[in-house]
Amino acid sequence: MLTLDNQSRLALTHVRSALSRRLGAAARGRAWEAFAARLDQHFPRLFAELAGLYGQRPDFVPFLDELLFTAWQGWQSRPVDLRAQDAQREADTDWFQRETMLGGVCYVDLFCGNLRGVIDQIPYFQELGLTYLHLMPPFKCPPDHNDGGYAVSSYREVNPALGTIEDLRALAVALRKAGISLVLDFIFNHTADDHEWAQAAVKGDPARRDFYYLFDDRSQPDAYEKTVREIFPDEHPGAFSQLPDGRWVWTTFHSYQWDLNYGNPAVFTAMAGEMLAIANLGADILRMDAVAFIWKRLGTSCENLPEAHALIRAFNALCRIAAPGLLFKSEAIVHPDDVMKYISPQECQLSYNPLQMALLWNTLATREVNLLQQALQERHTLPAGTAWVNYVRSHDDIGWTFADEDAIRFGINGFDHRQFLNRFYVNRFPGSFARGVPFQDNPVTGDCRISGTCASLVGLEQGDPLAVQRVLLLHSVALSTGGIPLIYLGDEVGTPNDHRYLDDPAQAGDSRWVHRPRRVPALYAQREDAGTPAGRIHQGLRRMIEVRRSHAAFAGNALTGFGSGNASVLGYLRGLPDRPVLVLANFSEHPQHCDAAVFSALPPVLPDLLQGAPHPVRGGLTLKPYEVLWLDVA
Ligand code: OTU
Repeated sequence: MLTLDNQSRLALTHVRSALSRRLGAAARGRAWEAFAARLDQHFPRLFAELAGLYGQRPDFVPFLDELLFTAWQGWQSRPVDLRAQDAQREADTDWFQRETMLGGVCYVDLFCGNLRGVIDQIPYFQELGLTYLHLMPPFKCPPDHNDGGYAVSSYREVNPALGTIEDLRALAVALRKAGISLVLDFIFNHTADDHEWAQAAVKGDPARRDFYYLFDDRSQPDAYEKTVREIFPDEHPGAFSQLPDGRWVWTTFHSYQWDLNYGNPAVFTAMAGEMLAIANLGADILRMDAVAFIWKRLGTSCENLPEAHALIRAFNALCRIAAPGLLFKSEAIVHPDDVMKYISPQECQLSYNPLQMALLWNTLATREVNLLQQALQERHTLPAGTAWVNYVRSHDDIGWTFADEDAIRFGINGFDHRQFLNRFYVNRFPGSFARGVPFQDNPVTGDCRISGTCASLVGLEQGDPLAVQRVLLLHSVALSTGGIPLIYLGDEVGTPNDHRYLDDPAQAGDSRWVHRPRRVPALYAQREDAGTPAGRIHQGLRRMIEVRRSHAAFAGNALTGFGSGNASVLGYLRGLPDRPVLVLANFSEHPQHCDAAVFSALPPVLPDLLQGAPHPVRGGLTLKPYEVLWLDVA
């Protein structure tokens, strides 16, 4: 038996010479040399992952040949400016860890009209301080039922309602000039049912049929459904949908989103080609959609399987060869232990932090920081070379993804507590200020998630005078705990829920549309006016963003918990030990006192970076309702 190393060396020799033969004269010159050097460096990693997935197949070597040809095509067609940026990024691997990094996310049509309109918004993005812009998927998709772009009909074409592929390329260039990185989705778990692969599969093309999980009868679907959970039970029960011809197809999400079969190596190669095409449009970061679901095995939950990680690491290794500046952001909205497993320089360098997001909302409801403080102290540390993307709201629902085993340490029963949170956020709990809408309410399992904009969930919609402070409080944590804070655009001016989705039959069944409102120009017009909620939110956020970007303590991810001694006051230290910032945040609507003893090791007076006021702490410190302090421990 050859060792993996030896196999890998032999395979590399073979692949390299097969590729040179295939390319002929093209396998010369600077572009080729750069490619070949990176191939030599990263092939062992790529090989190890793929050998684990497909190594037993007789067609493994031809598969590698085809894959590396695809990689070469990607590199060869990579624009010169992106190659230059690759070199910069390879020399400056910390670029996304800076205190200046700030993300925004929006729908092209809802926020800007179309792709050209995004260019028009660049001055606003700069005013806000964005260095990262995630555009919700702008690719070609079915006209009505498209899951907000998450059902892709072609990865090579743009939704005509938004513009052309050239517009997208021009936008990427304009953003880069403005110092804003472009984030695009790589929706690689599924395609739309009208994608040409899916269409060919239905018509019986044997090569394409194996791109999906198609079954003639219910025997396999029934076997799988014994162990998989339902993701969008409102839309269809279980994980499969029936075709008009009677067959069944795997559809984790909507029935028009067909899961790709990565058991078939041709799917990996095809999707690698699509991935590199998206990278070459000028994306700096790919948001890896629905990572948890990309590998299935009978008898398991078909979520977070080891093979899913191997697949992503293989895509990652391929990028090091063909688009080396590109980063991956993991979108795993799962148990916190599982979220963590996607994060490493070899897998996803970035990850959403769904635990922090969910616990921000939890803390706002309970006024007790216990779970959030615990998460910061025990689940915040990341491997070197990786970062969290911290956020308050997104285009998706809020799912209560905290670990039951964490909660029980405070005597909190996970199931019961989620029931409480759902009632609280849909305003079915006494004293609730929230105006959320249930999402995928499942009476069978008791599961439910929450839709609603930040403003509507914090009480702005019902005119609660404390709502603005709640918006600022939540964002202050996302802005100060490290990594890349991400603003769901619209929230920075307090955009309320928009119930008009109920009038559109294609959207009415999906309450997430309630928090995907159109840009409201009137609110943006008020953003300098401190007499309005929009203005107070905007100015408060701008202040935090400014302070953050001028203080090195906010770079990176290092965080130490700080016991405030008060159940409603969150506390943590950011930055290096010689000059940290102490963050204190009061999650209750009442003044909260922290005792003198808590501050005994600190200087007697601490200046607050946000308000500029000095705070004497020798006698303890009282925070006002929902007050946030960023104290300079110089
Ligand atoms: C993602 O979310 C996207 O963010 C959604 O907008 C899409 O509808 C979906 O994929 C399909 O493309 O279930 O409620 O555990 O929770 O991937 C959102 C991860 C989702 C899933 C997540 C999915």
